Amino acid sequence: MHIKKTGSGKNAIFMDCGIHAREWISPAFCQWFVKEAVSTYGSDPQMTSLLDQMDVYVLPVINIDGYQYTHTSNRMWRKTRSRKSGTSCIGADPNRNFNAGWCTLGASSNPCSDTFCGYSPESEIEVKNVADFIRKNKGIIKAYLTIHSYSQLLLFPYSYTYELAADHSELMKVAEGASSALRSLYGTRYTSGPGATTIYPAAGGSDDWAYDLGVKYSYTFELRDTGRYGFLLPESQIQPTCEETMLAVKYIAAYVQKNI
Ligand code: 0X9
Ligand code: ZN
Ligand code: ZN
Repeated sequence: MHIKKTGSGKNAIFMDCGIHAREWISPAFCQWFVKEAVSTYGSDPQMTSLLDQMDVYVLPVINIDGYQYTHTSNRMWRKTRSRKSGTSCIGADPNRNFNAGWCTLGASSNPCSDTFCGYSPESEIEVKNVADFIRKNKGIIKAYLTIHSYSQLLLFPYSYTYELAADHSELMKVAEGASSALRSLYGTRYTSGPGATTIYPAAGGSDDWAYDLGVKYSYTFELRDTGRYGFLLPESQIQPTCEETMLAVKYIAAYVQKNI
């Protein structure tokens, strides 16, 4: 979805949800974001100023086949649903399939693993399409946000190496600002930091790939909770999670808007 005023060629923020099938709060957030954006434009000064100056691209569910599968067959499915002859195991982990240190670390070359990196970078059609879109629009895409769950983390590059990103201090400062904006609503605590040391080293992720392509403000959100319900976040937490996450996303967006 392309949220924009009239005219074109404006700088943009790209956000995707639902890269992992079972992380249901993620697509819920993208849907919430679009609703908030269109319904508060013109009344909320921050949203109005953002959309006056920037476009937002929202991909509500990247891994649509996997998401459907979690509704029909296996609630805990993570990967895509691609098939290949020679194995009965299905799918690859789309967040191990991007071309960023592909399959070198924290990923598996076993097609039956939940973190299977795929047969080659961008072998998954969902990954190929997103990567093509971002490559084609890299001149205007200034921020890349990808929404996962769970753990309450705000991660940024790198995850495929322990080396710090060239923009480490700025990325950390913005992440901490976004986390405190989020916490201000219901007191939900987030930890910020580079993926490799904050969650675990894992190559082939979309955040590292977008960053190395030149999209400086590249963040992975791990939404609620910290494990009590995990992927099975109760319905009663959907709205509060979306409300608090909006504050973090708007914080990052406002920062990007001011600093491009
Ligand atoms: O492992 C992942 O892909 C993400 N965690 S999740 O529990 N949602 O699966 C973390 C991704 C962090 N970034 C990279 N590894 N590039
Ligand atoms: Zn459009
Ligand atoms: Zn995930």
